Amino acid sequence: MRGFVVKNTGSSYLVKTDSGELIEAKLKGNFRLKDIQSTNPIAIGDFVGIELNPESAASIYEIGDRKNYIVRRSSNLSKQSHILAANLDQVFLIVTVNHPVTSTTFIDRFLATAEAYRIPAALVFNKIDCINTDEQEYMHGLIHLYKSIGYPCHQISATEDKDLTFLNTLLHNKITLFSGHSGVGKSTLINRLIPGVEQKTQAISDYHNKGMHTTTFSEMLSLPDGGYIIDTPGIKGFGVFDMVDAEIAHYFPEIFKLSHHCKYNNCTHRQEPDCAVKQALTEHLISESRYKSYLNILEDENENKYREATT
Ligand SMILES: Nc1nc2c(ncn2[C@@H]2O[C@H](COP(=O)(O)OP(=O)(O)O)[C@@H](O)[C@H]2O)c(=O)[nH]1
Ligand SMILES: [Mg+2]
Ligand SMILES: [Zn+2]
Repeated sequence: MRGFVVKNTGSSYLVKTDSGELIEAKLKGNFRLKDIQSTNPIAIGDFVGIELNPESAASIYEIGDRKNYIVRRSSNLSKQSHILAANLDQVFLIVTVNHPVTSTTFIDRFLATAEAYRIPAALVFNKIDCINTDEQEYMHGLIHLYKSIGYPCHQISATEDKDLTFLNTLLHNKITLFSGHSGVGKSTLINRLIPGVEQKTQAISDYHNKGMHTTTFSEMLSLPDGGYIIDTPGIKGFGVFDMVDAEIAHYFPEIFKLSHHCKYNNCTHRQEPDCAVKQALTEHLISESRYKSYLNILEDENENKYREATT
């Protein structure tokens, strides 16, 4: 029987079969993945083959090839990774310019990571009902910047907007990961998009008091007209292992485009002579904040060279 993993409870998986049934399944035997050291060989989004057992949970005996997957380091010191989700169609970063503040470094790390995984990314600016004129102006600047690079940007108020049909259209029949700081409104938005799902929301002030260390396992939430949303509660970020310095510019599309005009083909766009990127910066053809984020990733002092989408 074939199916697809919609929930990971830690000790078992919930598999939705091709006929739409939900079946609890456990991993059979030992799985090894060729290219990745992982603490969990199976993640939500994986296509699996399962075998029913009369007296216990079904067994997963096979994992289908992945279109993509995203990982996070399983602990700060570990080189092992934890697969968060597989076979994503797109990632949405929920951004708020205030309440809470989302920094451009945070946005750029997220976008660079999505580029590294070759997963289309979009920015959803939320809480536009509660930002002042300066913040609005700043937000429009960001939207102009990110649209010019090629990232779709959307503005919403998850609490005030009467109609979010355009988002439903973007999510239709796709697997979409929602990410963003705690408190930006991910759960609120999901509750709007999936009536009846009842994701817990939390006033921002509560975050400081509550231990946010509780382990949460990701889950696919079924959209009423087809498609899934993955919320990532308690997950601060996902990242990339072994991103080498020379590759980082690849994940900043507008910087990468210019790098062909640099004198040295291994130019890192810092001190090298005749650097087209530095030149473009002085002419304001590249944004200072994007360049800063690029340097920030490049200069990450990280022994394992694990670069996280978020800081
Ligand atoms: N004013 C305003 N508040 C919002 C909006 N979206 C979410 N909130 C509030 O922000 C807080 C955090 O939202 P929540 O969905 O729990 O954020 P999450 O941590 O990203 O899941 C809650 O008190 C929500 O009611 C919005 O568009 N406007
Ligand atoms: Mg939430
Ligand atoms: Zn250069």
